[in-house]
Amino acid sequence: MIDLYYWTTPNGHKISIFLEETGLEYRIIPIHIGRGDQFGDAFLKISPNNKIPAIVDHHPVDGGAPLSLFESGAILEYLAEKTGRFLSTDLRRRWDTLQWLYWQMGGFGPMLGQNHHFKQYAPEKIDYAIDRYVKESERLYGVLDDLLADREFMAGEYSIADMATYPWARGWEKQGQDIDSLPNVKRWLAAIGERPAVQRAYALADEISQEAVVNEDSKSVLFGQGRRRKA
Ligand SMILES: N[C@@H](CCC(=O)N[C@@H](CS)C(=O)NCC(=O)O)C(=O)O
Repeated sequence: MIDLYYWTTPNGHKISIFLEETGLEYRIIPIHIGRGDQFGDAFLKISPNNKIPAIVDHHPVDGGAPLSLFESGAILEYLAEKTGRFLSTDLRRRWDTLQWLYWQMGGFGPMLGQNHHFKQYAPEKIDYAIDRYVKESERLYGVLDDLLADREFMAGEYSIADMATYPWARGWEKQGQDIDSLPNVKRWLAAIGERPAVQRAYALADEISQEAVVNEDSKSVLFGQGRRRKA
């Protein structure tokens, strides 16, 4: 049994998609990040960075004590290794998959996160910041489109790299991107969006909450956190 500490955000969806794809037994423990659940002591023991997603695997393959993990890239890699799914054992394909997974973790996700912040949520519209992140997003989407020109999925076969990237890329419209100039991304988004496991993951999100994660009440919880000091 896997406990998935989750909220209805792109980083949360990465893991619910993987779990739905593989049929691993799991249960969701909602962490309502707009209300501050991520600062609870029990959650911080699992995820000291106060962010979802996190997991606890009650039956790790070494037969030892329950294993907890935070950071969606590490979780995807761990679950792929545990199940032998969506991360090839072939040396070249494996590292091709991982380099694109890390590209998502270190670039695509964080830059789109800043795009969301300055374009949609910041109390002041700062043209320089909006322009910087919309342009950087455009550059990254271009890299993805070029990658997908001669591959069906990011590493050839559907993999954890696609599962990490899709939940962010489906927000292209709000991110100020022109999907018609990205025909390969458009085709790839449609193909992943049709997968039953992906549809189940998003249906599950709707069951948990249909509330916008960032709203006027949650902004003061999510933004401007500064350093948290232990009580
Ligand atoms: N690099 C982390 C990022 C996780 C992350 O940013 N999670 C957000 C939701 S998408 C969160 O939990 N925010 C709560 C907070 O910042 O207090 C990962 O990929 O797991």
